[in-house]
Amino acid sequence: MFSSKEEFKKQFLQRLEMMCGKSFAESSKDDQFDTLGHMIREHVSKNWISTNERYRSKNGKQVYYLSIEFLLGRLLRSNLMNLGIDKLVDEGLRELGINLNEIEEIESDAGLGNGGLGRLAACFLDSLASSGLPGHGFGIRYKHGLFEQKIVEGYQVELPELWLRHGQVWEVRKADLSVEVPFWGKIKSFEENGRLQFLHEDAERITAVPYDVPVIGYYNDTVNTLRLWNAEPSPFPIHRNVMKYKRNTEMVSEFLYPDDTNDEGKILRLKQQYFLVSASICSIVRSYMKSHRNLKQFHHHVCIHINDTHPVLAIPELMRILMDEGGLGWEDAWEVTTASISYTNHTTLSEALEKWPVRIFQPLLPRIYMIVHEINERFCKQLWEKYPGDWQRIEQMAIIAHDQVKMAHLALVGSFSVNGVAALHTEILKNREMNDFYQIFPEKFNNKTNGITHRRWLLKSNQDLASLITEGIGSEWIRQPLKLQELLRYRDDSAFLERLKTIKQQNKLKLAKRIREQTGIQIDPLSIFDVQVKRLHAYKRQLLNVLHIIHLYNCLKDEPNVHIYPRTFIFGAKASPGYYYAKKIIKLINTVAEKVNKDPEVNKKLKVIFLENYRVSLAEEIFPAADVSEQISTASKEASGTGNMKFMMNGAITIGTLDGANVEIKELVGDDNIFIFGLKADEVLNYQGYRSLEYYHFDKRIRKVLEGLISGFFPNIDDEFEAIYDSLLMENDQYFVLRDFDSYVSAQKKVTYTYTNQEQWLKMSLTNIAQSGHFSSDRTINEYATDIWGIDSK
Ligand code: 26Q
Repeated sequence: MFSSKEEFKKQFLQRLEMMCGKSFAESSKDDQFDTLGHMIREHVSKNWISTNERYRSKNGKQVYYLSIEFLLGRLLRSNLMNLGIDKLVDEGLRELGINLNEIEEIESDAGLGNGGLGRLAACFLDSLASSGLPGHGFGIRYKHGLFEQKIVEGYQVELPELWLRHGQVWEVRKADLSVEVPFWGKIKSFEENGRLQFLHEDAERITAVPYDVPVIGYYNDTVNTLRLWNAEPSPFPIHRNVMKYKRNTEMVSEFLYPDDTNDEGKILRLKQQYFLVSASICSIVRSYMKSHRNLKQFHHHVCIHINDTHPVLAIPELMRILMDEGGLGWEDAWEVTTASISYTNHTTLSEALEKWPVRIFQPLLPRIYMIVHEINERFCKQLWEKYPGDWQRIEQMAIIAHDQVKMAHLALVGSFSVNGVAALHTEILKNREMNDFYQIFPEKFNNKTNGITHRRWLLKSNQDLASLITEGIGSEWIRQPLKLQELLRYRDDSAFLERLKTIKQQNKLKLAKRIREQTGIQIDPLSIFDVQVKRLHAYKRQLLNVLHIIHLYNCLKDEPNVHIYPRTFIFGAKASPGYYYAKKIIKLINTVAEKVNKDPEVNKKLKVIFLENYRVSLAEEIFPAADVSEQISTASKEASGTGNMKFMMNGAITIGTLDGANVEIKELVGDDNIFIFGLKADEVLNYQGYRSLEYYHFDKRIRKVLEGLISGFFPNIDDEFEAIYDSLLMENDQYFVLRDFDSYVSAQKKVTYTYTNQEQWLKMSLTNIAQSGHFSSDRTINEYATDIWGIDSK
């Protein structure tokens, strides 16, 4: 686009004046950001159009990734980098007196996701485009992303998130491609030409308007599309109460639901799910019909991937369109549908599997319910033939049972592929959680271990490390991340290791500065940065981390001269607003932080920091500065984890259980380059007769820590943490925190001891970076493309 820096500067100044109606001297950073954003979009538009034309003319297969969440974060810098113009723009702006880093900060995070699942979708888009693969995202354009978190007196307070406040430069509204989505009403059936026809009467119709975001591939001229649907009233409302209708419709894309599996049956959530699915399937079928006639060939050209069960209504919706609008019979429609849809499961917690009460489902989505009902009837009949008389099994496996629609069962029956997100997770699905289904559909099950885009999580967010790597092994690792393994040849090169150390130290200084600015707390940049950042959940066991900190505190108080290497414990976590226990843990972390940080007897050696409002842009500052990565979930409960991979790629060393993808990290780096502790997955799953009270009675460290919780440790708030105390001792510690405590304390001692041998530590760190290429989402996406979707970049 810009033949030179001078050309860029000229265009930038022209465009700024045109767009903002101001001279450069008068312009604000917002103006400058907008100008740059629009220039990029314009620059990309040719390739965007030509990418679409290329896909259409090839007439190959395309994949559509349906996800209720896309946690994109900021796009300016990663777009510039993928276009290969970041250096030129950086220098050009600098000559105009503008700091690109400051412009970058203007952009709000697109926080349209809760955590892992939403961020995975964003990494996948980057990898699809960067691999030149025909894959597009479909999601919802929430007006408010995940709530903004403030900490007030140690408690989490939620504020509405406002990412659209300053407008969004990356999106293009395409009102002409809008789709109507019907809710409520009645289904009338009648016969016409010997066929049953269905009419949806008295429906409330919501208009879905697409906003397209370009997804730019890395140096390859590919620009794919993320289509986000906005809910709007129909342009010609015939309603008694137009204001109410308008409010009702806009509500559908108003806000993203926090991940809260206890908070069941929210009708608006189901409305969102169908809204996404119906608009997307309609748009996919329309585009298919532009170049094909026969719907019976649909699955040869289209694959629809559903990210967890949230978009599972794609199955009955595609059936509906094929039958009611395309005229296919049930059998043909079923064949096409089940050959088009693939599904990823992200959890082993059975209580987290989605269910919807029929009394909510049926009236809201009457035609879809009829179809789900029929799928269930046929499936149960099939089961009856295979397991005659085994009522119990059939009841367990049915899609509709006890007045509930089980979304995971619908996904298992209506798709051709079911995958878990790490090897261990897939084994648990096959052998336990979904074993009934595995027995009848073994060929559907497969594993796709998660990944992260190394372009954002290393190349962009840790530029100094990326440069050192390139200096060491050349730049091929950027296109072929497995080549990071070549770093292993520097394992005994003390000069190289020293440079690795300097970079980590600089990143730690930057984070320390940011923490100082945000919290007023000065941390020791030479201390070990021990980090746990992720959603707050009981199974992730932030509590285990905190109990260990209290234990260290107790040791220091008992014996002020005890040798403890200085450590800074850093937390970041949002709790679901209705998750009482999780919010108590946040309060506990902050209370411990306050006590530890203020105590002159310990605060030279220990600091505890809770960083509020953990999000993508903050994560990008944290990972490069971490020494220790806390991945301490109860084994078998974390499906994969992806933060673990981001830490590893930035040279942090994992302390973790053999859970999720930690297992695969351990296999790659070897036992000497990771700190593993605690129960194994099968030990957790087969544990007999656990009694947490015994650990309380027989381990005086535990006793002291827990007694402190309810009396004495925190002055004046003796009842604040009763719920936590009770969960451990009265409710028998569901997540084996006390069972793993001793093992965790030992592993943490080993961490300290190892860190004091800097040479060894740096070797471990280098080994982790070198082996992290396996966790690039390019590898993951390639596996999906070949094994599941059957798409290629040719
Ligand atoms: C459900 C019902 C109502 C409202 C919200 C939800 C909801 C929303 C989000 C339920 C779950 C989620 C998100 C789940 C998630 O992020 N799971 C994580 O997925 C990662 C990517 O595969 C894994 O690495 C993590 O192990 C898994 O916990």
